[in-house]
Amino acid sequence: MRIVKYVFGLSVALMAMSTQSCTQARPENNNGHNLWLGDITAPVIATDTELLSEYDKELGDEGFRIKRNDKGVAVIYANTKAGIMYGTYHLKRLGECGKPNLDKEIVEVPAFKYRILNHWDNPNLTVERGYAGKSLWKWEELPGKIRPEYEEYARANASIGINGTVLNNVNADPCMLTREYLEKVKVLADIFRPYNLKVYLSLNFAAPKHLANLKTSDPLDKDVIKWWNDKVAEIYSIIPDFGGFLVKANSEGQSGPQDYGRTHADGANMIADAVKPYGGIVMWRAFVYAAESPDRAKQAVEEFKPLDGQFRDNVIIQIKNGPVDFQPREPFSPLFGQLENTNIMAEMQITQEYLGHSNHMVYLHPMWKECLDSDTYQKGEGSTVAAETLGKVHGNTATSAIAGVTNIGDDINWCGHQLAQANWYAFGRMAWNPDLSSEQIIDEWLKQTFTTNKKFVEPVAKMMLASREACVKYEMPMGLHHTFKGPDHYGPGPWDRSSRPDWEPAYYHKAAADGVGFDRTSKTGTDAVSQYHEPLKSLYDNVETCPENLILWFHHLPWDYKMKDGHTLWDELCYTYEEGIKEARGFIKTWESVERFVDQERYDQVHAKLIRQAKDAIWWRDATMLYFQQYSKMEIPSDCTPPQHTLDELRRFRLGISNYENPAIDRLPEYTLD
Ligand code: GCW
Repeated sequence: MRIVKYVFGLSVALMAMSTQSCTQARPENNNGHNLWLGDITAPVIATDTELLSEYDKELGDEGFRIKRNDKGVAVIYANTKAGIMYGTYHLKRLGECGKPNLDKEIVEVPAFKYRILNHWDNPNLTVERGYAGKSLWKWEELPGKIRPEYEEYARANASIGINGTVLNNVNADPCMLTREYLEKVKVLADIFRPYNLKVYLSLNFAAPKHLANLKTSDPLDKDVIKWWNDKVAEIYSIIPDFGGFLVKANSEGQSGPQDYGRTHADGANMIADAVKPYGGIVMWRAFVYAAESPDRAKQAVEEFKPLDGQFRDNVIIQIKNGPVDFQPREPFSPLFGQLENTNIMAEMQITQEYLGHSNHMVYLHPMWKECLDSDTYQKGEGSTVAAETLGKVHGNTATSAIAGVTNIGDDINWCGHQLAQANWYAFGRMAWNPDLSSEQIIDEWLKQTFTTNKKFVEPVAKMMLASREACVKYEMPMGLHHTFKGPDHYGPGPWDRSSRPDWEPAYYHKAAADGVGFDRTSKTGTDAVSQYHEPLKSLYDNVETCPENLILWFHHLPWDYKMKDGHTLWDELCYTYEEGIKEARGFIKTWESVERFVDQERYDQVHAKLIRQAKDAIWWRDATMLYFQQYSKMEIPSDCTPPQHTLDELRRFRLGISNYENPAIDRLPEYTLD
């Protein structure tokens, strides 16, 4: 095995050289496989480290301290090997991002205890909502054949502090718990262990029925309980440091305790009791909703609030950032502020299910941070989602956790889009330190992944920082949500029909002659606003104070409603889409302006995708506004980009497209960017 010794100072010099060479010749082609690591095939070992003889409480099991010893040498101190490893990567990062000041002691301790990736990977190698090729885990080859990517993956995660990974889809195939698969999982767990990366599995709640032919999977049935206890014992005999389970129950057709008249707490606690003796945890998802409900956004609170206090202390309720489903902008899920005696964690989506898949450049950290920084006001000001999930509001810090649904596949560049690697990176850095700014994270990532040259870093950082808001503008301006084409969620389909009303865009946009938007107000709507604490409840409830970037999330407004800038709602929608289109076009120009700093291979790939993104932005606007026009009977302002297709063309167009994994790109509508 090749090892890169990390001597601080040397790498700074190397960086400077590579920056210089950029000004002279174009960098060599790069397929992006090395991510932000320079060389992903080699572990990085620091030369000056010291394991502490006495446990340093401030550092805990994963933190580290970097300070100069009496000879002036910067030394990494930690209680554990994991701490030393994280310190080494930290020092490497500091070296590569600029000249760090090591005269002041550095102390770093991760904020969240569990920093976990969720793979939605299936045993047949497809990845639900994955846009970077097939699954990284080649189950049919395991346990015999080991691919180098397994260790590279672990190394990449270690470098950003991720310490857990759920290997399989929450829509879980029961086969993952068979002995045959557990032997395969063991191989991965063994490879990941030196990188402090624990393995977890999603379980299928009906596994006792499927795998053992039991008549029931009722969580209170003694045979079922025994089956789980035995299964868990088997797992730990194979993988002694197995992390635990992630569970999607009674959601979108998945089995769960409610199939047997039991509650989510009954189900979660049965599994929690089984893993408890081994130190395992259960991440139980709050993503539940029934087709009959008038407002999907309210259901997580309705379901879980009554169960507050009933879950074991090794259960964590895993809550999506927003109350509906990973839209480009949602208000934070009110459930974050509604439980007092239950562990909770946030689930962010790194893969861009609703944000243009791996075709669109969207830097997601600003979106996640918006959620973490949101104040729930549960215990007065400062009860932010970050504080809630860190356990600081109710004093349950022992199980703080955060999860990200990955964007990783077997694509050579891991994420499908070269710039989408930034989202994997950002998730890890955020889980380590939620206070880091989007600016700092993107600056670090660009410097390590491309070059430290300011002429590249500054414009590209600016472009990436603007990208999430641009995506909101061209996909869901002003809180308009779920207008996505199903089932691939790539592109607009405001007219789409489905087998369930709550899977149809019209359920959310409610466009009609009288206006558009979902009325969630207390007087005339579903009263979802009441799931928020004051002052938010009133703020959202009152159309005058509701932030305009969420106004159609909470209000149904007439087409000629006067916005704060004097435009009618209709015009404002048109102009917001237009801004999104303009910004997406601007990204192409920005990228072209930095061409000389980027190798041809990555340059061309990103360039082609930015063009697709800008065309898609027009497609989005065309489809949505032409569809709405049937109701508003208003004109698209003449200073907006003219539509390139008629509504009929676009409606016909959706036929035949797509599955869950990939849209049929070759069948997207033709658009031109003059
Ligand atoms: O966002 C929706 C997706 C499903 C996904 C589900 C979930 C894994 O469309 O593909 O299933 O959420 O989060 O469980």
